[in-house]
Amino acid sequence: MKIGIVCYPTFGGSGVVATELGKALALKGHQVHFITYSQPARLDFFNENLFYHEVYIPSYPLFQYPPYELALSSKMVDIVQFEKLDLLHVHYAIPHASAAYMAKQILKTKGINIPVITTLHGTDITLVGKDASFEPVVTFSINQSDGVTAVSESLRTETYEFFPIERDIEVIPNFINLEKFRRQKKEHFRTAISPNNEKLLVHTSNFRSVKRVEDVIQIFSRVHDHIPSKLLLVGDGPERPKMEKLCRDLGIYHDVRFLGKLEAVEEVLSIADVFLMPSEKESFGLAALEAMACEVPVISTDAGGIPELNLNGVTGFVSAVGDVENMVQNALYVLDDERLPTFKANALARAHDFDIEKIVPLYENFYQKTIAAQLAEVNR
Ligand code: GMT
Repeated sequence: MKIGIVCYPTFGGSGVVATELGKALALKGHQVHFITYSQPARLDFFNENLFYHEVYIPSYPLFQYPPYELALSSKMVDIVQFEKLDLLHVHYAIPHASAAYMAKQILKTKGINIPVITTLHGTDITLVGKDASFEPVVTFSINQSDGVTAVSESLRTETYEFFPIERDIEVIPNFINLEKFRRQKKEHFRTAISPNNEKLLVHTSNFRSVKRVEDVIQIFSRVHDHIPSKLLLVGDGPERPKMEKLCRDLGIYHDVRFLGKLEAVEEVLSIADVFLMPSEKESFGLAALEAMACEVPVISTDAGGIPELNLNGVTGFVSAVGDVENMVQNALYVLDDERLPTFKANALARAHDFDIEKIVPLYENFYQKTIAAQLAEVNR
């Protein structure tokens, strides 16, 4: 198949999933064309089946807000026509699904029927999409997509609850490349961070308020009161300065390392004992899956799709959002030397359920089904 993928090119979860999916499809012989405003962060290797088309937005003094969506639609029209694509797969509803709708309508006037699949990732539904500024367009463009997928049952349910959606939404969960995300031998790194074999807790996120990084620090502070431990924080975002101050105020700053944005997250996860994800909302929790693939049990909330991934009492524990004390007790329970190996093994076993090798065929089948349905409709 010749597939166009539209996504955010940044490190965010939806961009990562879209890019890893495109790479995997290319390795299976499909031709994959990424259409976005800059090179996707994880599009870091050469393959003869991978193409990247940059959306260029001309600047003009009149534009206070450059019309990215229009430039994106025009680029989609151009690439579908020129490369003779079979399908457009857009990740994140805003503004990709509506831009694809516009492209589809333009292509129709040229006698081209391009099926559009929209994958919902989370904040496009649970946070931004619900806002009255976007809701009518989000609802319309989901309903106009030829196929819709969501990354968890919880996101599917929430989409039906909040938007008048008339289409079927297929759940295709996120996935993990177990060759990249695996526990590596990084003992020298561990010794440098925890010279006295302190327990290592890790959190990775974009430091937005929805991630509740303050809870991460409060949980760590109380665990630290009970057992020698260190906290590694990967990522960056608006909450970081406040969090650094909080660590100073709590007197734990010297046992916390703010590592910033790191590409090789798996190296940090390889030395971790527990992963903390106290999010307020999380459609899936890809960062937790990455940790589990590196044999790290997860202490999380029960928000959104997290319990579909982190099995309570098996791969870690889930607690109510904001229940810091419960997460502290769970972390201490898991960190017990007798229990930790079992939780680590369970986390890895669960990660195997989301092996990229198992999930990519679900997308391929969905593509084929959507293309066939579109053909049948055209020929009716
Ligand atoms: O979590 C974020 O803030 C980034 C966001 C995104 O759209 O890039 O992540 C969402 O999509 C990921 C990939 O499907 C999911 O694993 C995350 O759970 C989801 N985030 C939220 O729902 C808050």
